[in-house]
Amino acid sequence: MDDLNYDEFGNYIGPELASSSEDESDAGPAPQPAARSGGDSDGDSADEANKEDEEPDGGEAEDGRLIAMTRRLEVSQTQIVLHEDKQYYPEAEDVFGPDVEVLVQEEDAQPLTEPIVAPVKTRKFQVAEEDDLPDTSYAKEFLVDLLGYPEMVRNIAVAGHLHHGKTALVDVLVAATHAWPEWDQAAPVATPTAKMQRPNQKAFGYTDVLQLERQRGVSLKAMPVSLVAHNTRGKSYALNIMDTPGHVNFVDEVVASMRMADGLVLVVDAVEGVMAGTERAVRAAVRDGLSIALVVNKVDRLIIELKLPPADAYYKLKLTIEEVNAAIADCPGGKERARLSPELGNVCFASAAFGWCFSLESFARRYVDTWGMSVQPRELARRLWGDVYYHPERRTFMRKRAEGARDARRSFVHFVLEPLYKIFAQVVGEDEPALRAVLEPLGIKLRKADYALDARSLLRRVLCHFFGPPTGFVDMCAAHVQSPLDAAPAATERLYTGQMDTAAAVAMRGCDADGPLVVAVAKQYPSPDASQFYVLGRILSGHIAAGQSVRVLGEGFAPGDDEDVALATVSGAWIYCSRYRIPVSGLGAGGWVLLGGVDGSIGKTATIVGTDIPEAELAIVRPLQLPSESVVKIAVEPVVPTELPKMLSGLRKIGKSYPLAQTRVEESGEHIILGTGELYLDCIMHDLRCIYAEIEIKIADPVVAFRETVSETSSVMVYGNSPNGKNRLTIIAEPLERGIAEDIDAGSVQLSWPARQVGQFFEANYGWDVLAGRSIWAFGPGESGPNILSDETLPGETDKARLRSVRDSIQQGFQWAAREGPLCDEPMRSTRFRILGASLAEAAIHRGGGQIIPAARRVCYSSFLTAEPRLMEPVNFVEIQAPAACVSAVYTVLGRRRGHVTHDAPKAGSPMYMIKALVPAIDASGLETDLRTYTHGQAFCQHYFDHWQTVPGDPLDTSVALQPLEPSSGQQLARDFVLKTRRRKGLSDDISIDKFIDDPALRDIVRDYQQQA
Ligand SMILES: Nc1nc2c(ncn2[C@@H]2O[C@H](COP(=O)(O)OP(=O)(O)O)[C@@H](O)[C@H]2O)c(=O)[nH]1
Ligand SMILES: [Mg+2]
Repeated sequence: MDDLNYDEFGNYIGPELASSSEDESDAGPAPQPAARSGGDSDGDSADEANKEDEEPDGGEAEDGRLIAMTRRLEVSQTQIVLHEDKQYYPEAEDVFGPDVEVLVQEEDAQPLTEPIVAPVKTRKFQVAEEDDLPDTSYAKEFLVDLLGYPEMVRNIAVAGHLHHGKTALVDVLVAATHAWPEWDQAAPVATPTAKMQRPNQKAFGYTDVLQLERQRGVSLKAMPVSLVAHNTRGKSYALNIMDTPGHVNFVDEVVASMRMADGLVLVVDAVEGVMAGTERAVRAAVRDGLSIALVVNKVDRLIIELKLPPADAYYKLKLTIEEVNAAIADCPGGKERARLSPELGNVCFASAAFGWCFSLESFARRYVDTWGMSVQPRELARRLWGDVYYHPERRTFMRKRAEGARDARRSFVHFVLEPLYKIFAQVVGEDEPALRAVLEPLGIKLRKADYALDARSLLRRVLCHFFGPPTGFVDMCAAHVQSPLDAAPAATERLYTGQMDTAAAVAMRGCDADGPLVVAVAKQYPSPDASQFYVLGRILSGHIAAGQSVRVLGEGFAPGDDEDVALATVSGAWIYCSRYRIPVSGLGAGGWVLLGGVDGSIGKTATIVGTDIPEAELAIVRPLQLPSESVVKIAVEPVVPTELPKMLSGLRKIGKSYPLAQTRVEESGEHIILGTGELYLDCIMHDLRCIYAEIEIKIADPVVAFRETVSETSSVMVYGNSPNGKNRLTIIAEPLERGIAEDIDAGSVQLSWPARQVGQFFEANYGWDVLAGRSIWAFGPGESGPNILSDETLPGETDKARLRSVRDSIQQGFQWAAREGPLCDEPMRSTRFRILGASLAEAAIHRGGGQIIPAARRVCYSSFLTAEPRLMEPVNFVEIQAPAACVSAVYTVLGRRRGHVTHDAPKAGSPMYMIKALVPAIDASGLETDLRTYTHGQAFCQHYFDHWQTVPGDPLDTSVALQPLEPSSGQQLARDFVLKTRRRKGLSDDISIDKFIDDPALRDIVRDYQQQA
């Protein structure tokens, strides 16, 4: 090469090279001469390849290609590779293969404490599941097999008031069938093994698995247990039991459990009797058509605490049972219910803390077995309750206490209570030898060590031996709770929204395991790492297996609208027993199943159906009908703003886990959680902070939801024009009669009925004109909101056909207005909007949704504001139990919170007073603590949302001056609530009607009118 061809900087300055531009782009940084020849040959070879296609006999072409390849090889060997392009080490991909993800990270970009590959995290929010399945008195295969026979299965929800002993009752059943070290000597079927030793676990509360439940000593979530238990005749039944929380805030869990069950086992404290929680459970069961059986628990309290003589204890027990009967009869449709009475077999007596539960029949069998009597236990049992007396000398039963037989005693007292009292007295009072002598004839043998126990534990041991396993309870469930097979027809009618003649509906009515698959999902439980949920469902028909593909229909599913449908594969199926899960390959209709891998699209409840059901026949199981409303709300916000996505995903999980929790975003951007009460929200915040989001979260003070309503008919006929001025709607607002809103809420009247039926409902119940009932267009907000829109235009004045063409748009405008009222953006309630006139544009294009929807909304607002608008607030029902000495203190506390007492009387047969009161929810926060403080912890209260009540005062009254930091009272309250709510939501203080009326003349009329008023 010639040096003259290059300048002093090494740039080429020689004669022009042929086709250099083409070469440079092809050959890259290779030295020029080589590049040239390479480039040429590249071009040639391409040409040649083209040629080759055309002429197949190309020996020359082949040669040419060979030459080109050898040249290229030479090039790559002689090529100079720059320093930075040299490869000294293999790439990670070459070493580990393409399947391995390789991350290269700066070592100090991540703190030392943080592992590069984080381990899978299990969060400690519940008692660890057992590693192995615990030993049970039956083989697990037997349980699974038995679940395949629906007539041998009972699905039960155990419910009642707080602390009446539901969890303890379930413990009795678990203890009778499971190996449990603390109870090993006491439990009749105990096979303790070394691995079952769980030293730091408390003996009680098998179904209270959450850490929070154990810390607070109260059940918060409904938990299922499935087990096999036998009745007095030794016949085995598979029981699916749901232990529900008793706190009134968690009524949603009770309702969800009842969805799964066919019968309610009501647990009532023998001393406290019927309380708020009991009433609510009964009401929900009667509404859902569940059979009811009763367990009168804590019978020991009558003996140990109240020290009632046996004859009085009988009256107290009878009173408690009658109270429950009265509570059932009080419910709508409760009068036709079967009475509860021990001789009918639907009442059991229990002392769950002492490990026993008996029915009259199981007690009678104890007599028959011990004394070898020749009577049938059932016959004896029939004579053990009511006004039946036993004459010890004549050894006969009598209906009346005969003359001269003064010592004849009531049979229940003689045969049941007196022996029970005797055992209590002997165990507590006698020393070891004397006690041995008493227990021997009863066939009770205790170990030496047992006699050294304290009185309570010894009593428990003795009583557990005396009563044995709770066979009476199983008798009761078998006889008085319908099997899934018997309950299926009525349950299908009640729950299924689809046609009753489809293959799926027919299979559900027959509880047919061979039919199409339908599973009603009512509850979701988080996995140990809280990353996903398992869903618990009841198999209504068909057979579900792990690995099966299914369709998951959400609550929003409607036929013909495939919005809320997802396909999923069942990753696992289990029988759920609170502390362990029995994996199963599949389960058939009638039982409960826990499923994995299908929760992705589920909000609260869902229906899982097989993929073989034709799309046209798909339908869902009705969403839960919750008896309460979530009225307490808190605003939440992450402390570190960037953690918002974490909080949002946490909120989604909260929605899954709490049936009544609602989360939403206000217009101001605040995230709001709505719940039923303080404990409910407290648990939600705990779960959000510690389980689902794991971040610091700020919360604002709790406030309540409001409703907006009207108190008069609109003072003027207001009208509104559409934005293009071609349409005009005239609507007036007026209050609905008392009771209609509640009826709509409860579903007593539905717009899905034929118009004639709706008309008859309003005519019969509220004296409406038949036509008025039939002209109802919509309820709102939503399908069953407590407001009504009706079309009352006259055919002579309004073009009805044209009006009908815009019906959808007007309805949407109404729905929008009803969802966000003009006072403070809260939903409306108990308001009726009557369309009195409409002049609509001729051309359809001028009366589209864009014109009509906003117009309808504005007219709804203006008619609402001219009809004396009022604010409504939620009012809580409060039930307080306190000793007589504390009653005046209770009154003081209630008085300071705008409360008023509706009932105040001593509780029969107990030293307590029962006070019932109504307190506005906004003033009820902190009530419990306040009461405890004032009564030195002796008063106990529960409160829950009861109804909506109008707040005194005019919310539009601008003459009210709000003083900062000073509570408003009396007539200023409504204004105070409205303004504070508006400020919180980022709205202006001005609620003037001018915004909603276009016509200046009309505006003046309205303003004049309002000033006069
Ligand atoms: N005296 C007595 N106490 C009981 C009995 N059953 C349960 N308890 C106690 O009542 C409290 C509440 O019981 P628990 O089963 O958690 O009530 P739940 O809220 O209905 O589940 C616990 O402290 C139990 O020890 C009983 O039969 N007699
Ligand atoms: Mg409990």
